[in-house]
Amino acid sequence: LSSQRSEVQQLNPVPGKKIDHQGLIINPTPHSIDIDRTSVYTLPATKKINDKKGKFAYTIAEVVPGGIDLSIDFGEKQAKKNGVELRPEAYKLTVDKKGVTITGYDEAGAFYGLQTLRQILTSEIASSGTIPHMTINDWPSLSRRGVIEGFYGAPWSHDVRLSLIDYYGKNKLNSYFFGPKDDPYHSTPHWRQPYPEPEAKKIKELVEAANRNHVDFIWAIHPGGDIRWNEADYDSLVNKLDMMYDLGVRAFALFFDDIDGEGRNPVKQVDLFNRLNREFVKKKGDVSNLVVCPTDYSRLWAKTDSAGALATYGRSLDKSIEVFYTGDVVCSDLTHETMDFFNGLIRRPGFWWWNYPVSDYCRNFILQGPVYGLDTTITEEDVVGFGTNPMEHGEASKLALYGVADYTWNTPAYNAIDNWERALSDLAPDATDAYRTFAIHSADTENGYRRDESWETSTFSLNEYTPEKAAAMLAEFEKIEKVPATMEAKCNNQLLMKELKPWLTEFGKLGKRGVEAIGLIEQYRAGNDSIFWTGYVDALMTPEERKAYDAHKSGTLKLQPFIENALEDMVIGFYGRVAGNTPAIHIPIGSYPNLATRQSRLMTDRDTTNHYTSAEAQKDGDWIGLDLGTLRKVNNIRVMQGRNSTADTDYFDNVVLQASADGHTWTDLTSPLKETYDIIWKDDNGIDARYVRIKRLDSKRTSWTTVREFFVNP
Ligand code: 14T
Repeated sequence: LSSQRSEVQQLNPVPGKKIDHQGLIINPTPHSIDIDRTSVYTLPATKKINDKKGKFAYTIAEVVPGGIDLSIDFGEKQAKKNGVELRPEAYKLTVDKKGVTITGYDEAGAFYGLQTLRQILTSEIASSGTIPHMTINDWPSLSRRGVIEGFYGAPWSHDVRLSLIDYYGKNKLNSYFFGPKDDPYHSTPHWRQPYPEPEAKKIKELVEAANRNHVDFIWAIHPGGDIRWNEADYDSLVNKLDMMYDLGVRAFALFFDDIDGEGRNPVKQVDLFNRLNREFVKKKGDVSNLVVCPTDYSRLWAKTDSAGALATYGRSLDKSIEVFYTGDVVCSDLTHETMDFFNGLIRRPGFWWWNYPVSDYCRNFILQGPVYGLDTTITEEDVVGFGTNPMEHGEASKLALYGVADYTWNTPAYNAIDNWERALSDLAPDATDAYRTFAIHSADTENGYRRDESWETSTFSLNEYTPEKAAAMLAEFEKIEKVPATMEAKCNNQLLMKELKPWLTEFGKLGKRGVEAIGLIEQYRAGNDSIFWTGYVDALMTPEERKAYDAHKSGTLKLQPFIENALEDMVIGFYGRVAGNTPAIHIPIGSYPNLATRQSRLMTDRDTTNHYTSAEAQKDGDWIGLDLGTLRKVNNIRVMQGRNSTADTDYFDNVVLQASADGHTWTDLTSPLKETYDIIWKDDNGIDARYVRIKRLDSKRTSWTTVREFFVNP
């Protein structure tokens, strides 16, 4: 029976592997490090600082807690003299017998040299008060690297924002776009109005924190929901930007994503951007280039003809204005092909908007997996900048930001797994193992930007049981059970703990369920039917337990399906053993791998308000069906497709209902059905079948497909 289940899903594995860094961990990874481990510089008891331009007192106090001989300077002349890479933000750091010397190409470069020094001093390599002689030469691959607070949901708190801005500085990220969708003064309804005094004061503080960290604070406005293309609204917009300017903002962005109506007009958008550029940006003189997000920010709905929005931008938008793009879909991988398509239309390199680790479309997940899906041969010829859109959980997003910082600073050297391993110890130095166990099982989204998860875990189905496999799963579940308590005791980042807590709680319960499931498997295999039955009834999740898990999910790719499939296979076997026949079962099968997950059960749960979704594009020959476990007389089938109303496109629009006794030869029960959401088939004589399915015939449709309910002999 188990062999009929759809196979466990295989997602693209995460590239890279863990590296031994020999006691020196620097993020982002420097372009060149030359260490001479045979000679060391001994840190002195006192601080001797030669801060030639007098710019770094504050940062040095933060970065260097004890004694040091440090000389720091910057400028093109100094850079040329000292062999620094001649480009913005570059620096060179040397440690020799005289101490530490940092030379920046510019002030930002010298600041980054100090950030590298901080990490040298806190690395194992310096733990005994000496540092080996070394030379680091370093510069960024991409010149604009940053974060877009651009998600739906609770905007970050002031404390989290401040903590994040420091984190950007430490990891050499230099741009922070402020555009939380649910900030009423960023978007409709209040974009025309000033921030109330307390909010304005906080923005000022954020700008100052950003300046200290060499981060550009870019304030974004999202006026498209109700903008009127007239002078009054132009004035409202300029007014608002002026008010933000007065709070210290020197960089602006305009977002026209996710809107309906007049605001979508690309000709009006371009006119507005060009006029603002002339009359506001250029006139002020100290404001950075505008960055804009078009309504057609994804290839999914972007028009490619010459009258389309992107071609209009390409022809008419001032060349100094930069344009956001999220790729082939809303949450996409970054590849050359993806950018070539967009850049050709807008006639300049686009600004990459990466919709990861944003979780506003799957709020019951917290995404703690590695940063991958980004081509490591991307350069500034492909993208003018890189912004990542994080989760509303700002602290928990740092794991991903650590990766984005590394990828954008040193693109060719990026190693996703190694970066993730380092990020875990950076964020939870005293609870790294526990955090890792949580994170490795908290990566996938189930119904969105799919991420590999639990890649070190080998699950098994009941008929593949071996004592070794069971012992390995037991050990993993036991480890999982202990994670919440360990994190509570040893992770002293309170802001992070607050965000993780509800997920940690559910994760611990998942571990407990897993331990119990393995115990049950042993009882079941030993033929202890009454012990098995009691334990099985106990192991079933109550509706309350199910609800709590659904609200804060982990382990959806492998762990939870392992438990549920094992329970289901055992109870079927158990019924067969005690009753002498196979019970009526309905196991989802078909051409979509995620039919193997709990998600697919939404089509057999007798609840028409929820649905199973393929979470991938449909194509000819795709099918969705049920395995009834054994040959049965089938005389009544009902399949309700689609997510909700008739406006929905997520269903097979040309489909046939079929039945089969052996899973190979299929009999059509209907003729091809066009545009039929609700398929009802009845036949008093019935047909003997073990399998039933709907199969898609030829169609142009490429949307996802969904089934709300699949009944057999209801
Ligand atoms: F501006 C864009 F580039 C963008 O990505 N806009 C939103 C963004 O605020 C959100 O966080 C992100 C992830 O959900 O996707 C965009 O929002 C959407 C996209 C959709 F396709 C909201 C609903 C959608 F159907």
